[in-house]
Amino acid sequence: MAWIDRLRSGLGRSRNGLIGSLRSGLSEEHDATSDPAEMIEEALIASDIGPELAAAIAEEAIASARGRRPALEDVLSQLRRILLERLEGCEKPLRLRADGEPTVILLCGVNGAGKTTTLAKLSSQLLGPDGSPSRPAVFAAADTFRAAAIEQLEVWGARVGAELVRHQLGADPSAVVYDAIGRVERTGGVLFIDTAGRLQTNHNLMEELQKIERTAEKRLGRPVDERLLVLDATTGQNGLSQGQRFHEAVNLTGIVITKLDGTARGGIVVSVWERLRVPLMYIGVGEARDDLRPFSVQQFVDALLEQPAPSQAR
Ligand SMILES: Nc1nc2c(ncn2[C@@H]2O[C@H](COP(=O)(O)OP(=O)(O)OP(=O)(O)O)[C@@H](O)[C@H]2O)c(=O)[nH]1
Ligand SMILES: [Mg+2]
Repeated sequence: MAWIDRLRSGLGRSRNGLIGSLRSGLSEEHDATSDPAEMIEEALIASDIGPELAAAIAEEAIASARGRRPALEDVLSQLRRILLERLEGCEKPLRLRADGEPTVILLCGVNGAGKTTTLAKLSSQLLGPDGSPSRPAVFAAADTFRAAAIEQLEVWGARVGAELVRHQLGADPSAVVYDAIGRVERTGGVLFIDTAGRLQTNHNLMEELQKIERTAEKRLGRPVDERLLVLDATTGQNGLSQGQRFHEAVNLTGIVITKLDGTARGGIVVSVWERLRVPLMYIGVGEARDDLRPFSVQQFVDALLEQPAPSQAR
């Protein structure tokens, strides 16, 4: 399936939820005294665009209707314009270094967000047939908490042809990263650092993440190239506090939003950008390798708000 179709299908629940509530809220049968701006606001909140932002967007969407009950098509086209504007500037491509130095990519996030699978998908896309196969990939198994985590990375490494740097279970993750940088420096390849899931409220684990980053920075003599937060879209508004805390800890360079296929709350994408202003680099809409792609505002807004053609409406 082409990416556009995967994205459309992955955002299906969000699109149907949002357009469905707008359609019923704005329909003729609906109580004529109800306020269309409020309807729109509620529909946006239900899709996880936070309350304040939803109110502002709803007001703006209704402005040109001047008191009349607007048609669904008009509201959708206003929302399309507003979301395109609001998300402007959030795209940022992931670039591999071109100066012969290794590119180092650190992935962090809460438990189960999709860090390890995102790492595997990214490495196979960046270095696979359509990437630059001449660059060797190294995986650092810096999640030393669980044997299964190291094994999972080992399996992925074998599958995508990456070398695995691992220590024993329970070892200091910073030491794994130190060694892995030594390994990748000899080849000028790309290092992907897989870290353990950690709650943003766990002080010790957040300090451990900072230590990993500091160690890498010292060893490299420069900051880690990409410090990516992997955010599970189904966690809703808690994602904002995750984003804030991880950003404070390691000064994120980008965000990957996963599992948009598992939620009707795709508006979280807009909330995350409005609140954090950290580039939205990738989105994930499924478990397959090709279900992760660089984030495109235009594609996202089209897939979220596009109505099915009348013949497919039912
Ligand atoms: N539906 C769906 N599932 C996803 C997506 N991204 C990841 N997953 C699934 O989420 C589950 C957890 O993924 P992992 O990559 O192991 O998550 P993790 O963050 O490394 O987890 P921990 O290391 O335990 O913290 C796996 O079953 C993935 O296949 C996505 O975009 N959509
Ligand atoms: Mg993992």
